[in-house]
Amino acid sequence: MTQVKDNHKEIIDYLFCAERDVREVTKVTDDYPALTVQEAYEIQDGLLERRLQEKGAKTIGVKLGLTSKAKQKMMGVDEAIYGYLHSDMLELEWEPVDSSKLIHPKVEPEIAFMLGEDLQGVDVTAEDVMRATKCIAPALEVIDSRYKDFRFTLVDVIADNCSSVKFVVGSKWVSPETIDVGNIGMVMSKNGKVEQTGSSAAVLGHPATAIAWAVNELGARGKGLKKGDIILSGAMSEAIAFEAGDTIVADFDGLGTVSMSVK
Ligand code: OOG
Repeated sequence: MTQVKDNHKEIIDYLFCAERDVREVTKVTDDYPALTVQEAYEIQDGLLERRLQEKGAKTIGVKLGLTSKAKQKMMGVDEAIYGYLHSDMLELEWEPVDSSKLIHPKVEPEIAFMLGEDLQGVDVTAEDVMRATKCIAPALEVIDSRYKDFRFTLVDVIADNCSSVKFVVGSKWVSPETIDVGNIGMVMSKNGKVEQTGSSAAVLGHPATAIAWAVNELGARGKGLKKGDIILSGAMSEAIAFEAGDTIVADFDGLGTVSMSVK
C-alpha cells in the first residue's frame, strides 16, 4: 500500500462518502487550492484502494476523459485525464440503471477497447494500442461528478476519478481490423429523439491516440494495463442528462447499438 498523506486521506474520505451517500459536495480545490495534478492522481489511487477494500470491487480497466478539443477548451486545459473502471461500475444492457443511487448523472457515447495483451511503457504509440487490442464495442459511460453543479478544475475532476460512476457495453464486440476505428460515426438518442451526433475522430483525432497517451501517463507512474482490461476511450459527443424512465440508445457505424434504460 502506498503512503497516503494526511490531507489526502481526508479528501479520499470526503469523495468516497459523497458518492456512497449520493450527495454533491464543494470542490476539493476550494479548501486545498495548492493541490497539483500529480497529487490529484495520488488521491485517485487512494480512492481506488478504499473502494477495493470497502466494496470488494476489482479494477477492470481505465477510462479517459477530456479527450475532445472542445471539452478541453471548455475547461481551459490542454490535457486529457484518466481514471479507473471498477467491476461494480459495469451495468448490464438488460438491467435498468438505478437513478436513485446517482446525484446528477449524464451519459456519453464512447468506444470500449478490450486488450488482447498487456500494455505498459512510456513511448507507446497508437499503432501499439491497435496491435494490443483484441476487440472493440459500443459503450455508454455514465458520469456523475460528485461536485456541486458538475463544476470543477482539472485537479478536482482527476481526484474524483474523472466523474466515473457506471458504464454499459454493447453485446457485440468486433475485431478492430474490420472497421476504420478513427472515423466511426455515432448518433445518440433519448426516448427516440436524437440528442447528439459525433465521430470517434473527435477523440484526439483517433481513440487509439488517446489510449496511447493514457498508457504513457500510467507508464510514467510505474503502472500498466493488462490483457483483458477494458478501456473507455473518451466521449464522442457532449454528455446528456437523464432521469428515471428514460431510455438512451447510441448507434455506432459498423459497431451497432448499445442501450441503457433508467429506473
Ligand atoms: C469529466 C469526465 C468526462 C469524457 O469522456 O470526457 C469524460 C466530466 O465530468 O466532464 O469522461
